[in-house]
Amino acid sequence: MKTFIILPTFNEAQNLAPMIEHLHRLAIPDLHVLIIDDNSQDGTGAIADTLSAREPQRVFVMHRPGKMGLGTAYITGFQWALAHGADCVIQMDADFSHSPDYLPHFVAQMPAYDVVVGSRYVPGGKLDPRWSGWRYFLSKWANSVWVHLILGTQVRDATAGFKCWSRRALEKIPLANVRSNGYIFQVEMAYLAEKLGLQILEWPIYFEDRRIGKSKMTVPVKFEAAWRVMEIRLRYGALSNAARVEYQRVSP
Ligand SMILES: Nc1nc2c(ncn2[C@@H]2O[C@H](COP(=O)(O)OP(=O)(O)OP(=O)(O)O)[C@@H](O)[C@H]2O)c(=O)[nH]1
Ligand SMILES: [Mg+2]
Repeated sequence: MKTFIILPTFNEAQNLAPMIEHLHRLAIPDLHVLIIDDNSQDGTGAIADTLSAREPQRVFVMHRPGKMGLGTAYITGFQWALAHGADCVIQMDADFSHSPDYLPHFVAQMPAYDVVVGSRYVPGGKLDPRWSGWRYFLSKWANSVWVHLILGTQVRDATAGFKCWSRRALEKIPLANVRSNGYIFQVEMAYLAEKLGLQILEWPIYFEDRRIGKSKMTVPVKFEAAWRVMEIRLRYGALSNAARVEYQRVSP
């Protein structure tokens, strides 16, 4: 099974090499990584090129001219991976909030499920205890109230950015029509996965705050998230909801 990890980076100079090293240690055969760097100011792009030159068959780099957002990075990456024969495509952050150690578990679920979601909000999932009460409240409220009420989603972690997609799932989703770009992109994809009747498994994860580097979460991204939930509802309202969402009951 040919597996691609799509790794968008913006100013991750200190995280990128340790991340690639960690990914290579995983027991996942036929694993490839596509780094999508948005002209980072801290030299991440050059580090990506060095890593790729070392292993040109396993590490690929796409350079974009400027910060174009996570959503367009993933859509471009998914399309590229499908064109390069991927059977399975993983999306994750490069800042170690998404531990690579979950990936062999995700990939192992692939024939049975279309999507595995690394979830903070199913039993066994856990947030970094350093999260402030306010940040926890906002995230939980966005997932359990705002998104759930407006979109009627069943996934408990609708804003999760750690996912493993089967080729079949990505072929079913009209990728070219996905418009969200900030982290609401995750919600739009989760919503489409449900509406298109994909088999979804939420896998409990421990989400650790980034140890090095700065968050790219901005106030405009938060506003985009808030209003786009309604826009998604209006745009895709006609799709029927046929999803089966399960969650992994025993914490691995
Ligand atoms: N290529 C690209 N990568 C991005 C962009 N914005 C964020 N990233 C990357 O996407 C991942 C998630 O970004 P973070 O800054 O960690 O945002 P976050 O995880 O939502 O926020 P924190 O929890 O505060 O870290 C990281 O690997 C970033 O380097 C972008 O516009 N383009
Ligand atoms: Mg992060």
